[in-house]
Amino acid sequence: MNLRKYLIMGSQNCDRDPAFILELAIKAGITAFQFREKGAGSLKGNDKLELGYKLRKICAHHKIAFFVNDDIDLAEPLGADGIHVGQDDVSVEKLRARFPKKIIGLSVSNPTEVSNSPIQMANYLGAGPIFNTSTKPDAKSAVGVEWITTLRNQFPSIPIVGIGGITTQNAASVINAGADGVAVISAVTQANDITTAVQRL
Ligand code: TZP
Ligand code: MG
Repeated sequence: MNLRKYLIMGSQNCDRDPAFILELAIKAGITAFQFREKGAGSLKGNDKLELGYKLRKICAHHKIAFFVNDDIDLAEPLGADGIHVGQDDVSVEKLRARFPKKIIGLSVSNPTEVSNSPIQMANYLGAGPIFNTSTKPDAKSAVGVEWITTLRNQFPSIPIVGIGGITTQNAASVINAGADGVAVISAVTQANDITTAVQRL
């Protein structure tokens, strides 16, 4: 599992063909992908499944990990390597019971969420939003790179990925604070030059 440059997206984040964006991004160095078909303008039902399958195949072809967001019923049909859940989604305990072998990622935004979560049952943590983001309308307020350092000190060996408002300009500060990787949506999907954006990340 290499979470160093973790691209997240759904069709709602793309003004170009998602498969085209994903191919380019992987060729430029993206190491993991999360299918997050969610929110305004997202596909539903069979259209969602079909796009997921197409993107899943691209990841398999390039041998990078493929995750699904929240939607655990997609994990099996798409043969996902892992599932990423937030605090309001199905619990990590239930997820682990249903999918003993899949990689489980869990979002944590503050110490209360950490206290209420079975951190050691997760395979990695998503920490954020580190910076302000307009990609997720219901995102919590920015917590800063200090949150990465706090988590790193508390959990020295669990992989941590920063998320939220990460750009080519500030990605290094997230890594320097102790993260293993950066998870981005708009820094890649909205880049004019996807190849350069991924390389700079
Ligand atoms: N979870 C916390 S912030 C966020 C998600 C899914 C959105 C990240 O998008 P961007 O464009 O990289 O800020
Ligand atoms: Mg969620």
